[in-house]
Amino acid sequence: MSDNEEIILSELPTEELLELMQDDLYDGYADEITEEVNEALGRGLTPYDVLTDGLVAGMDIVGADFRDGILFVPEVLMAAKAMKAGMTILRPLLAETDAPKSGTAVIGTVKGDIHDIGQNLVSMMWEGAGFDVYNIGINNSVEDFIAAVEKHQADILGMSALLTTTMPYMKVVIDSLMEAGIRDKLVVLVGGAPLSDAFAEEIRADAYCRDAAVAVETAKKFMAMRNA
Ligand code: B1M
Repeated sequence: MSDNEEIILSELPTEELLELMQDDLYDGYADEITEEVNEALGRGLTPYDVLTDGLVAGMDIVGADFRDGILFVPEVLMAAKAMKAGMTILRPLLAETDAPKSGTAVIGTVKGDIHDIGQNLVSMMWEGAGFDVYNIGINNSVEDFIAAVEKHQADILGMSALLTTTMPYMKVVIDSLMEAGIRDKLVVLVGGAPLSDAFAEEIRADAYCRDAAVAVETAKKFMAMRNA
């Protein structure tokens, strides 16, 4: 909010603080987001609630307006930058865990796709659930995925795609894992807004994860089945 100077954060009711966070994320105000995330945490909100009710809720509004032609790429990039400023604070808190190591995961966004906010969240939440996570970033080819899985001896491969044009590449990766004889050694989990359970089944992934919380539950479930 441009007239933030006049707003005293500590005096705002929590609901309004979260609304302000959504507005400032929309406007791409990274510094304000940093202050507001700290204020919300100082009030005892959990990192997960700050993430979902503040940052992700703001990004949902950005997504709708981007789709409807109200926002354009430069504005969305500013919003993404503000989101990352908030996530920088939340990351160590979400990843804080005393849990014994649950397994090793590699995660990345597929070739042709540069959306990384969602997969970064999954990565953080997996770390928080006790997984060793190797986040290989965006625009990954089959070779990138296979090299990372082999190097880190991963139990789980997570793939993210946000575009209808890049999601078919997940099948290319899974087919290549089969050809290389390593598909069955891995749990393959996929996610991203345009995917579905039916798509995951069709490409022979183990499961589709609707959001980061589901990605944690699903990864734990498959590791428990493996270890049983
Ligand atoms: Co993009 N973009 N974008 N974009 N962008 C979408 C995806 C879009 C739906 C917007 C829209 O039209 N409403 C649309 C896709 C339409 C389609 O394919 N049908 C779109 C488009 C068209 C494009 C471009 C083509 C625009 C252009 O250039 N004309 C272009 C493509 C670039 C490319 O990748 N080659 C583009 C570019 C960009 C920016 C660079 C500007 C920026 C990305 C910045 C970045 O990521 N660093 C951007 C953004 C920010 C978005 C929206 C607005 C937000 C995405 C996001 O970060 N959401 C998005 C609209 C939307 O999704 N509402 C949009 C917040 C994030 C927390 O959610 O990523 O869904 P999400 O992740 C969730 C779950 O999906 C799940 O868990 C996460 C956390 O809960 N999940 C996983 C995700 N990955 C997972 C992996 C797992 C498990 C769960 O593994 C196990």
